[in-house]
Amino acid sequence: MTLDRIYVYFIGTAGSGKSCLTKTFSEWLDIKRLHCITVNLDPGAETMPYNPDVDIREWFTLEDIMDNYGVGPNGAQIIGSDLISLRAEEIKEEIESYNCEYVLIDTPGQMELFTLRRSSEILIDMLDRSKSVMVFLFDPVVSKTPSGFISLLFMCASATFRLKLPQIPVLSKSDLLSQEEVQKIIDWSINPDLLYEELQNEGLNLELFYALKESGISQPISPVSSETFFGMEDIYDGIQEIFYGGEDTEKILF
Ligand SMILES: Nc1nc2c(ncn2[C@@H]2O[C@H](COP(=O)(O)OP(=O)(O)OP(=O)(O)O)[C@@H](O)[C@H]2O)c(=O)[nH]1
Ligand SMILES: [Mg+2]
Repeated sequence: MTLDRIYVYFIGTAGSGKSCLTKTFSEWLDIKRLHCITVNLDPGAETMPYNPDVDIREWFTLEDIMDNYGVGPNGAQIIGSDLISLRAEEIKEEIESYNCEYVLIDTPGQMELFTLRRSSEILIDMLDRSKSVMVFLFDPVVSKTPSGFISLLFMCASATFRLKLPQIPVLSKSDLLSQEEVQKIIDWSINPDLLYEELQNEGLNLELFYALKESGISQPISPVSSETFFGMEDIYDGIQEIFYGGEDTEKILF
């Protein structure tokens, strides 16, 4: 039986909490009796907080690449992300051997390895672009300052432009922030004028801000925590709204 699967890509800067969120969201879906599998696309992952159902390390690891190509860890990461496209057919077959409604895809540590390389687009197309969404993680420490938050907004925008996927922005590890800090970041995401005021205080170049505001790329951000399960329902609701809420993708994309 072929199921209509939804592919959820977890994307964010190094250490922003992608693997833990993949784990916690999969556990939350399990509790809701929704079938999901987890996919690890990071060939360099050494320890993982969960046991991936499909794991790129079954095909190759960063060590293999360094040995075979005589390159260091950074070169190996780039080769590794390009090799994913060569394995895309096999990855797809293995994913399709599972009966599940949600496929949670944990992407490599440094986000540019996934967002900027052509092989990610190949994989997304091969799996099913029309049923794909990205959860973009905003690191909580970086998001605390206006300049940090706006920098992550641009990174999120660049991932959206590059991958052409609808996005669900989340503030990861929100348990590490005070309620006031969380509320301030939510307010910035809802009302860019508040961010504008604070950026003025930081004496920053506001032309960039205007570009961002005009693009309408900023969306309300949902605080989440993999430690406490806070916000898992918001991720789920975001997915439902994108695929079943009658919104068209173009409207959500831009
Ligand atoms: N307090 C708290 N810590 C978290 C949370 N999520 C992740 N962490 C911690 O943050 C660190 C990084 O988490 P990961 O899930 O490995 O992050 P990642 O984005 O997958 O990291 P890379 O793949 O190495 O880029 C770990 O030490 C986690 O224990 C959270 O919701 N709350
Ligand atoms: Mg990880």
